[in-house]
Amino acid sequence: MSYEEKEFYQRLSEKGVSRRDFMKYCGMLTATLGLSSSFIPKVAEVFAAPKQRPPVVWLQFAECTGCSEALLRTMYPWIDELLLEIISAEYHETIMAAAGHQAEEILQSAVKKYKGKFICVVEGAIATKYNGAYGKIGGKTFLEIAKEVCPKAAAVICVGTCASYGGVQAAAPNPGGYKGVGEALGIKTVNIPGCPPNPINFVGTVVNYLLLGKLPELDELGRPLFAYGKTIHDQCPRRSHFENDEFVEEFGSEEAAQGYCLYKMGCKGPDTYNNCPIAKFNDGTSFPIEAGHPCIGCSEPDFWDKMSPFFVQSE
Ligand code: FSX
Ligand code: SF4
Ligand code: F3S
Repeated sequence: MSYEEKEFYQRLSEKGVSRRDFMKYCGMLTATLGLSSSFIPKVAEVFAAPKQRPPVVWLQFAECTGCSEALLRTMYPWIDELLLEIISAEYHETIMAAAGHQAEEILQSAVKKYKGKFICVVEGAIATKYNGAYGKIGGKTFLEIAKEVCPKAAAVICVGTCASYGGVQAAAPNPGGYKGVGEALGIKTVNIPGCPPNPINFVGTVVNYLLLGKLPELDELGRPLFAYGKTIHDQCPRRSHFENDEFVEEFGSEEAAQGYCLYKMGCKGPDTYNNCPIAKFNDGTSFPIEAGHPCIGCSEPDFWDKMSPFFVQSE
């Protein structure tokens, strides 16, 4: 083990995180990425001895900050620090100390210094009607800021359904003409949708980039296939209840076993692509359907319009 790695594990243990917990997390991340378990030590190395720390400029437009909150708080309490060790966050409004003009200057200088090299992470949708007048920061519209920053990045990663496809801001009648970043700017983006998305899918995308030197393979909606390749329904534990003879026996009849499924309560799992049943939230504790709530399709484009009313069966 290198000196750097020893120091890393020392720092983790000072935070009360055992090496075992850390390896468990790396195992979960490796499985989420669809890599074989032989990659676990390599994934651990990305955190423990990073070879490069890509500069990241993190923009926030119209959103609820749930995506940053999800990423920084609800998983392992120490993931924020791990993340900040493998990336170099040059600008992030929620966690930076600077404010006002000072913050504006930091953004300008980071974009100039790392032109073509930084990863731009975006949370939130962009207003496009009336020259973007529905959303401004520091006197500039979201649209202006995004046009200035995003094309200079090596890659743009949209975190959350809002940045990916517009989210709640784009719900009808959408007076501000809100759109996701890719559509508003006419550029290709990596989309990690969900309201909020599972942090492991963002961390997985960054680790994939650092480990394999490239962004993960995407579907036609810009979503990494490792996370969004299957529907919720395809992976749902409640589905197994009506497809498994043992459960059918336990419930007394096929109909009773089917009653355990939330489809009749409006579950949109069959139309929603995401890995919630496998990755789960809060350190792998649970996900909406496991907690008894139908999936509302929060990671699909236009879900506020297409998937609502949430508690009524799809046609
Ligand atoms: Fe949207 Fe995220 Fe939902 Fe909120 O940044 S995906 S409203 S959880 O905060 O953008
Ligand atoms: Fe499918 Fe939803 Fe029923 Fe699960 S609860 S089996 S996702 S319809
Ligand atoms: Fe969202 Fe459905 Fe997962 S509501 S969190 S995609 S189970």
